[in-house]
Amino acid sequence: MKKKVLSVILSAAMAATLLAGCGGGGQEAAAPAADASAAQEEAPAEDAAPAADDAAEAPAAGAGTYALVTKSAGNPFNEKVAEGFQSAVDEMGGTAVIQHPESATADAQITVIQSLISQGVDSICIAANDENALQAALEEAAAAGIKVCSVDSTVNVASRSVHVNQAGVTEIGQCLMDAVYDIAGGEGQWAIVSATSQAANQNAWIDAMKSIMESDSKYANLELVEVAYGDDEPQKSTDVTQALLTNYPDLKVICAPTTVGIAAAAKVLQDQGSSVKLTGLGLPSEMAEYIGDDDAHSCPYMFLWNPVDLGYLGAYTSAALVSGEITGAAGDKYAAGTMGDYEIVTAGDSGTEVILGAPFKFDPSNIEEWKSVY
Ligand code: RAM
Repeated sequence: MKKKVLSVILSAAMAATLLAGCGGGGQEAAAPAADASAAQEEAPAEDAAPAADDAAEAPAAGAGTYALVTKSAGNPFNEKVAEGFQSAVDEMGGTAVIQHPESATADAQITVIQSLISQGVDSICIAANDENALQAALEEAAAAGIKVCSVDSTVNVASRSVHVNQAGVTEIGQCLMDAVYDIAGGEGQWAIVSATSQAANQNAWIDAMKSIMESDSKYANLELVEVAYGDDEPQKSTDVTQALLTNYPDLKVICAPTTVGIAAAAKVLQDQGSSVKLTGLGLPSEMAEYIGDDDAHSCPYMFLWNPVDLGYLGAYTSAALVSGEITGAAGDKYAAGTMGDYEIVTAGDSGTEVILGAPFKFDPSNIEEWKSVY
């Protein structure tokens, strides 16, 4: 109930404020599209998929079997995406098959994809652990009549009909680069704690940060000393953060463009009373205790988007592909339930994508209201 009231208040705030870039304070994040916790309780059994022969025939609008494959189990961000996906499928009267692979690897996802092909699901919406390595498995799915889209972390153009993107890649890179610049005071050493070295989304954001840094002399006094990989595992992310502190005594800022990495790094820095500061992409629920402007807190501010809404949009995109309402081509338009109308556009890799919105800044002024939402 509290969550619903907060959603209404925050939605009203959003309506009153124009979405624009990642600037401080002038932008509001979208509240969850649905009470996902209630939907989660009513989740249908995973084995309720139809037989393989049914996959090629479009079901009645919304009534299909829609699969979501996240990067890995045990990541609260992925669970929030799954909540949104489940609630949208429940709303449409369909069946959701939610799969969290055991590890954040392409191999683990290929095993899941093959099982979904055998089950004969109508669609697969996947957050890729590797942009290219899933191509054969996803082409096999497509050949079996299964509609494929990616969400959060893209697969390559040949493997998908459309990518459901949280925000523009350059836009996220710009938010993060400007935060590093600001928190470092315009100069000094900084490092990245990423997810896996193959993660398409993190790699795209890191590439965007690097090209922004190299193309503008404003950033000339910043030195990126290392990109470390915590593999979206809390312990490994902790270990690589500690190694950065040991290896670079002059380090000023760490940027972690992953919710797992930023939470682990925040704890290391704050527990040690380190002067190294942190920014990146984090879940408010996990980061609230680390966000603050003073020496007692490791993270002055960070960014994210609404992962519940991302999953919700992924489900409606899947259903629109399955019903034939869209093919995933640029210019295709469709309605995503309570989130309203969306249009597919050309993506940076020449494939297509639909964009949820702009990244949102979380700082001491708003973290308290958001930490109970996601
Ligand atoms: C982690 C995952 C996910 C990413 C977020 C920001 O949870 O790597 O893919 O979008 O961080």
